[in-house]
Amino acid sequence: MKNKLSPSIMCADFFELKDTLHLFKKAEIEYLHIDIMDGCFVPNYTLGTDFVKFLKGNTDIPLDIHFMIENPENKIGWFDFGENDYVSVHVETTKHLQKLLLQIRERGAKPMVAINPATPICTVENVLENIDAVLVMTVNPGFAGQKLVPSTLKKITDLRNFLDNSGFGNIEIEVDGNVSFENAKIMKEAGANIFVGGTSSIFNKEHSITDNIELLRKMIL
Ligand code: S6P
Ligand code: MG
Repeated sequence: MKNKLSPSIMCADFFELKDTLHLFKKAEIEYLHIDIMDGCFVPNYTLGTDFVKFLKGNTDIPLDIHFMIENPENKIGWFDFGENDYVSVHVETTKHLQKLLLQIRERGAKPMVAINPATPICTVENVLENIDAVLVMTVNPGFAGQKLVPSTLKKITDLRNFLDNSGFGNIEIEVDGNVSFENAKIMKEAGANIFVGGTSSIFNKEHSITDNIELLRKMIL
């Protein structure tokens, strides 16, 4: 399974976004991770409908939209996404998960289920046919710059084994939260293959974004 990077755009310097997008294109970045928060499911607000529209109009890098909102079935229609984009919804936010995943697939996008650190992997068991990936939150969602929840590492291993043993070895695992260079290596060994890079890697201010991408790629080889 190919290892892929998805920089968390809420961590970008918005004054430099045009240059950053160029740089991502040159570095063959696979996805742009877009965090959508509603101040209810998580205690924060971040990016929204107009920002997603702006990105769709200014780059052809596929989006990886991470909805952290209550009742996403009432709101995903407001957002511009389609073919080649990944769209994740949290199992904790909807009563009609399977139906919602079908709706995402009908729009041509790749549906993904996201689970919080405390949410067990059995919650995805009955929607395996409806998803392309599982997003394992390795911090509690809401903010960048948090510390890894250590128990999520075993969860990645357990999930990889569970997917492989259930005949769904094609389902990818994305990790989001404190994906530092060191943690990325461990997460990769545990079975993850899509890495959200935020303040602890791609947007780490100690080095340039290009150097950070190069190092992160090396860590997940
Ligand atoms: C958090 C959000 C994430 C963060 C990312 C930041 O709720 O879903 O996508 O933006 O985790 O990365 P870091 O390296 O600062 O943890
Ligand atoms: Mg996210």
